[in-house]
Amino acid sequence: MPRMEETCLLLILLLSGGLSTLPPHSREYHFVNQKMNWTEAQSYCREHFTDLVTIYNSNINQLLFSMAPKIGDSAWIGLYDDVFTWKWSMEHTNIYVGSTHEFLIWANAQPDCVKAKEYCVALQGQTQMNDRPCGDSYPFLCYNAKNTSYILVMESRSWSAAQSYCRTYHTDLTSIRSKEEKSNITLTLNGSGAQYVWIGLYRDPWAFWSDNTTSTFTNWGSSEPNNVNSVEYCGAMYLRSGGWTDGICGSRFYFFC
Ligand SMILES: [Ca+2]
Ligand SMILES: [Ca+2]
Repeated sequence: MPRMEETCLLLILLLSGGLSTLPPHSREYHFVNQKMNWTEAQSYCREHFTDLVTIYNSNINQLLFSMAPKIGDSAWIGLYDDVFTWKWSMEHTNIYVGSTHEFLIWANAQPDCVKAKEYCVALQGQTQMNDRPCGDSYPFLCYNAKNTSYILVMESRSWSAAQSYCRTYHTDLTSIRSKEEKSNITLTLNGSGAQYVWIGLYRDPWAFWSDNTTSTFTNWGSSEPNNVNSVEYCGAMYLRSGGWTDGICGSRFYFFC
């Protein structure tokens, strides 16, 4: 069997800070010269190496860029955008918002993260959720924990300005944690006529790497990420420039482990 997977192997030595008696940590990076979809690439990396690559800084990005051929194609990296993992402003904990919560209902074809710009959630038509650009100005719904009340503020603000308002005058932007809470909210909104109303649900853009480590470094190419047709949720490096792009997870690209 030819070793198709491995065209290049480089090492970065990372000195372990302060503990000079320990051997330095080493990281190996591999460019895999086969095309797979993101999930297959992830499995391949986990089987043969450790995982899809996490890029922590520009040095690693430059190293990966230098080891791949300069061709008009892309290579998967470990970054992905999880369109179903959301957080409540009030709790700061990750929740999975799928079909398991019968009181949390997405409007048709939502969440769609149009143009990779929609990371905050508004109620649409009083009952269904839609992810919307956080900078858009809508009325919003505060929750007051002292008297367990829901306050509709018919003043249009961005999501974060609405959050500040609710935290100043009440408790926070509202959560929807039960059927009962959902009913109370629907009653509060009844007759308001507002098309969109902010609630406390939001998520961080492009927050996850395959190996579950975190990195704040990004190297998006110009006008990326752009989530063309609302189907681009996996991260890749464009091999001519080293810049990142969001791609369709089912596309077949080379990849870095
Ligand atoms: Ca949307
Ligand atoms: Ca893209």
